[in-house]
Amino acid sequence: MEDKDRISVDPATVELVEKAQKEGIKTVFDRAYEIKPCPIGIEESCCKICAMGPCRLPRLKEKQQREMAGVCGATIETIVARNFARKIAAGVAAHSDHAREVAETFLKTARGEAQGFSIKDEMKLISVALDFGIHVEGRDIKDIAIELAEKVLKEFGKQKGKLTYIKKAPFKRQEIWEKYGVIPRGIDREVVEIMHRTHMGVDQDYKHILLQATRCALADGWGGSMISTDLQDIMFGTPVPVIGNINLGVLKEDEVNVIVHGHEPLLPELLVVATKDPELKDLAKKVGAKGINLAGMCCSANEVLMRHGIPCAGNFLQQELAIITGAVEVMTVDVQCEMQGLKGVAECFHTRLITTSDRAKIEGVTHIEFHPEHGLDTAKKILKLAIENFPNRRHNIYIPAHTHETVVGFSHETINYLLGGLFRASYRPLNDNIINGRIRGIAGVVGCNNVRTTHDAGHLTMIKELIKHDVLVLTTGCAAMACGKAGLLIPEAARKYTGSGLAEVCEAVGIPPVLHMGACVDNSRILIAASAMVKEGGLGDDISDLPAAGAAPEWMSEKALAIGHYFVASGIYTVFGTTWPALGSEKVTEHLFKEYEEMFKGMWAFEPDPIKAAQLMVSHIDKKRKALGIDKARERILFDMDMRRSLG
Ligand code: NFS
Repeated sequence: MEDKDRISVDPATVELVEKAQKEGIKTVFDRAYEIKPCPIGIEESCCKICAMGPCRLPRLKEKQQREMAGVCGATIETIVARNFARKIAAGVAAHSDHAREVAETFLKTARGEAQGFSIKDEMKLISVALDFGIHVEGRDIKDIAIELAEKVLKEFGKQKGKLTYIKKAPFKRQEIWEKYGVIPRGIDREVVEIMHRTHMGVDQDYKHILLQATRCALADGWGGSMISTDLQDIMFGTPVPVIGNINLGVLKEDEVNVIVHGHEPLLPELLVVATKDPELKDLAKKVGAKGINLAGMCCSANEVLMRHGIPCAGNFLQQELAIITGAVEVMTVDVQCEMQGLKGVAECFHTRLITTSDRAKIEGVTHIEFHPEHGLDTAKKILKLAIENFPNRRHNIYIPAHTHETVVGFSHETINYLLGGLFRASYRPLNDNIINGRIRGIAGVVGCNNVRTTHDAGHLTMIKELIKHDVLVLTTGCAAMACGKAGLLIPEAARKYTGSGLAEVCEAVGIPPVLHMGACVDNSRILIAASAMVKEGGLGDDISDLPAAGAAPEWMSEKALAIGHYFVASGIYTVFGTTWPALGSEKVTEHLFKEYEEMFKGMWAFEPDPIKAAQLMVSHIDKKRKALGIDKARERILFDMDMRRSLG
């Protein structure tokens, strides 16, 4: 194993990796050391789509490269673009299948067929129903919900027209999408079309392939992810600021520890309810535990943290480490970001690993399938199993004493309210503070951890650099959890880390300089926030006019690429760290880095150094400030009558 400073900047992570090594338990950190990335695969210059290959086209000098082709004649541009598009299709499929599961549960909830679920946010239900053109006046909430669920489910299989949420984007943005023919028709259709077009011998023009990748990515941001966010808010409540704790230190030695890991917050919501069941509480006492401690992992953690203040045990690279504490009775996993390595680690302890989705099993692992019709019974069954497993602990328990308090739950609706109040809810104060220069701009820093970089370091270094330069940061996913662990999600962080302008605004409003907006599907909240800023006025008439940028400094999953691409296609300058998944072709890279700015006014950039990446984002923000004519700080002036007359 390499030097421990390379592992993580989070002390809890380092301590548990060391424990694992002492005990001879392999984790992702060991496997990454043993397996080096394939040098051709990392450039995406390997084509495996037919059985005449795989064809490897490593990067060569320009002339030689021009002469190289796959067996079928496929050029390096076609191969790289196809790989890029397929990754996006997989990412979009993941988010939108999550959305489908939520929509189906929502329909069952509306019909009264889902045990333990209800409609919690009726105001949001009405507002989303109106977006879908549903008549709401004088109607029963239940009927509105049923009609909404049916309409939402049709978004997946639509063959023609436009996704409904497209019209939530600024008008100018919709015109750009129209011009390039990238408005998604139906979510599933765009995924299928990528798979078809990238089949052997179909679409062989890299720019054309990438346009379909763009249409598909938009079907995630303005489709699947937005549906997940909205329906989850309606069923479980729209997040409002709540205090929670984060990091592996939230596990409790004297309680039954249950970790919910994964992405769909359906079962986790019911586990929250089930932990309050008096019979289960009594049972826990009977086996010698003081109580039941539910904690989250990965994006499911964000969901239950921001809606219920349930503690968050950690982000992606900490999943195996939670088990290595020796204190976890049960870990449930549903879909996405779950390492198969969990099984081997769990076998070294008493921990029961349980798969819960009909779409994801792990060979040899207990499977207790979640179905909304008897969801609460399933949640109770899982908790009972965890309680009965408590006396089976056979290891010395080691829970690192590291946790941090966080304030989370900054949904779009909450930001609107915090800035403008209940009756004047608006983004006006935010826009004004950007115009007067106290806030330089906005950055969305999101995405995964990647074991090829130091855990959490990219997120934290980048975000500290941004807030130091008065850039307000919106964050989700593993990036958000990294911030929580490092103390960036509390209002006090403003005084400690930010420039004077941003600190002043944070103190006046009482918000942290980094706003936790939720899980990965909640990146759709960032799109809505950006659109609201445009609609508020004074910062141009499109998302691309805003002094804003996006980044995923530690990305690794295909979902992250889908998110990055819909950010870009929505007009946002987006920087990725770790690796660039089109390294094999300069032309493809050039197209996404430069020509996309001309076409979509947002473009990709790649910079693995987080400080340099932050500087790129700040200079892009400054470029936009200049274009808006707000590059020189100025205060708002109250015009008197003489000044008004002089305006002519
Ligand atoms: Ni999103 Fe990455 Fe996974 Fe969540 Fe974390 S790894 S793309 S942030 S947990 S989905």
